[in-house]
Amino acid sequence: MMIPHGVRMNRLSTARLAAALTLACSVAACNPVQSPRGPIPLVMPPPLTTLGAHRLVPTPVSVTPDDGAPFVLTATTAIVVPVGGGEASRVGGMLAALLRPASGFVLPVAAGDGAPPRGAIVVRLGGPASLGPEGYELTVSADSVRIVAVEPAGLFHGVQTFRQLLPAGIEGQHHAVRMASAWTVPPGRIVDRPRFAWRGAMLDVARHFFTVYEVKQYIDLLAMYKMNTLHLHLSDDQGWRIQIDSWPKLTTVGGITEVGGGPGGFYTKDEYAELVRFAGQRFITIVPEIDMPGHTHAAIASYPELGCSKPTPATQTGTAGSYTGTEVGWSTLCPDKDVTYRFVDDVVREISAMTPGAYFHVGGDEVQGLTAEQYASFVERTQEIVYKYGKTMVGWEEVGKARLRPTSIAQQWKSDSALLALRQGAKLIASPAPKAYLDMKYTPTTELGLDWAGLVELRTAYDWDPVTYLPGVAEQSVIGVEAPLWTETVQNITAAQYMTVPRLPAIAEVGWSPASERSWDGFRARIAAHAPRWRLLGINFYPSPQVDW
Ligand code: TNX
Repeated sequence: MMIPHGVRMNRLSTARLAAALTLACSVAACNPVQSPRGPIPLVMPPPLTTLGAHRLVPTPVSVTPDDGAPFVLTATTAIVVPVGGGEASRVGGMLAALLRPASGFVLPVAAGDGAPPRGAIVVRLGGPASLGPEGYELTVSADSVRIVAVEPAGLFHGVQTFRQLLPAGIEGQHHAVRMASAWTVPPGRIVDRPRFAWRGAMLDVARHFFTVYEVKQYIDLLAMYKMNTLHLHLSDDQGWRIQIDSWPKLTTVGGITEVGGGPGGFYTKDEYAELVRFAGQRFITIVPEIDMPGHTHAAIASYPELGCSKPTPATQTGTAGSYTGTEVGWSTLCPDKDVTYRFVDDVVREISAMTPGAYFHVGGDEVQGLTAEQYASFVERTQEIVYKYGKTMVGWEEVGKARLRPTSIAQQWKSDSALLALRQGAKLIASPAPKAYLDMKYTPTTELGLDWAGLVELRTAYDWDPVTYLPGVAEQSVIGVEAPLWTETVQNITAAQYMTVPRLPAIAEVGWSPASERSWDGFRARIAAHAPRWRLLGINFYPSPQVDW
């Protein structure tokens, strides 16, 4: 599906933006207990009696229920990890930490390679190679739980499945309030692995800044749904969010603004390292984006010699050259100046050095101020810089208009130049705006969000396939899916959660589960059981009327 040209341009008038911002923390979007239809009671679903009735999201590849008694988590359950188990032991420790608040059990994590004691939860590397780098097997009997995977990431995903099989009360953060009569899991076996390698979300921390603490909450949400990539949109016209030692004014000048005139902010290198570490512990790769050559006003306001922009739009309301409106496409780095490439080189070098992940996202979207040749030449020179610093280039699909290396990746969003990239051998990340954009309104009355790509109710976000969405795309050409949250109207993590949940779990299932196992009716029934978990975790959400919560 293509978005007709022009539909997206009129995406946000200033008046509507102002209205959206004043409403940004009214009832529905910022109060987890209220919904547009009134308060939703916290009803705990009954514990599972058979694995066949699981409410797992994403739904697994195969689930085989057994008859017999359930596994019961007790104060004497041991978590058994391999001797000298490194990452496997760490995952065992995370499981113990996850179970502790609600159960009150301080479960020991014991190293042992022999037969585990009765009643243990065994977390161990092994299993068939067919599980791949992120798959796992989970076997539950009255006697034990075994989580086996080829790689630690698979163990982590297996832990998330085990967590979702326990009564919802396991998400409670206070032992004093007991939320289940017993911590049981029905017997059986789950074999599971993801369909796509790239399952991500993007958070725009440029239009509105999000603190390290807020981003960590977002990361925890991704981890719960087996997503493995967090793309951080670190720069745009309204703000520059990452410390660059060789160009300090990027943050001292470019970092202190945001949409609507708020104070902005930025991550120091230590803070960025902390986000990378926190995500890495959850097997989530951070993909940094510096959007270039357009969407660069914050950089140009900091260093005017970089700029060749059209005049700042009339919606500017900031001071000292800052831009706090939401027009797009007008700013650009000067493609013909040496200083531009010194800047790009320094920025890519410093960010690559603090990013262990393989990818660097160069943006490349919505450039109106350059000729086609200038644009292509900018992307090609920047691509060489990205590879020089050892990273794989990712760009919004417009980069398909330049000559791409075959390993470069294009992120499809409006679907009009993705095929140009594909024809050059590039792989695609599927983020079609009418399906995957978390900043689109759910309904005409959603207070926050935009609607240029259409309304995206839950079913719309769920009911699509990343391969068949664009005609002419082969399964091997799609590396995965990503759900972007642009934050022109989204000011804080509570509002971000409202736009993200439940659509992000829907996209997570699109990315993880085999097409043959997916159905809207199935998802609709399973996701309902997640609301009490979100409530206990303090995660705000949109109670879509398409679901019987
Ligand atoms: C388009 S998607 C943009 C962003 C906006 C977004 C709002 C893309 C590559 N560019 O600059 O924030 O629409 O939905």
